[in-house]
Amino acid sequence: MSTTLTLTRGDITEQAVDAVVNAANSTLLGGGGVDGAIHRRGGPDILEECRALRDGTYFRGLPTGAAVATTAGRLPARWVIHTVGPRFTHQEDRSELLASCYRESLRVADELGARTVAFPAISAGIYGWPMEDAARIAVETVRAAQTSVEEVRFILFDEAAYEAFARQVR
Ligand code: AR6
Repeated sequence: MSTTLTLTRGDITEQAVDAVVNAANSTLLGGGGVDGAIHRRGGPDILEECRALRDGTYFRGLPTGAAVATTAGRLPARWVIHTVGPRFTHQEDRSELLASCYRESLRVADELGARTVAFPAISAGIYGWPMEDAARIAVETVRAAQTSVEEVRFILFDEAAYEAFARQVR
């Protein structure tokens, strides 16, 4: 079955979907950007599950390109899927790690039985990835993914991000 890609201008914490993806960091203990917004709006239950993951399986931290799910707390979603994007650098091509964030998040979504998944533009904020390239990798990877997710909704925070994704989806 094919996955529908949609683009929405807005805030990922307001999306009524099965799963929202968090552009987290390997500590899983919160940060700025999307991560800060999700923990603020979702409440303490998310952080509590993140801490438990850090005390167990991910005592070394969640690796870049990997994904793991927790409750969505008070968000209008069922789960948060935390993934760690690569920081952008001119020294090394880390595109494969960014693609892995999308693939692994969809794999976790399939395990959960999630049918609708909202993604932010992973790595394209604090981690410095050029938006045009981040959008290309996001759209190409989701299009190529083998997944039972029916709708992937990219949530773009500003007009420039929306336009970059729109150029890829056209
Ligand atoms: N909804 C949707 N998109 C948003 C929101 C929101 N509420 N807030 C920001 N964006 P970023 P990264 C956009 O920085 O680059 C954190 O500290 C933002 O404009 O959230 O992967 C983590 O803990 C940008 O286009 O994630 C890590 O340390 C995109 O979401 C680090 O930042 C991603 O920006 C991860 O950096």
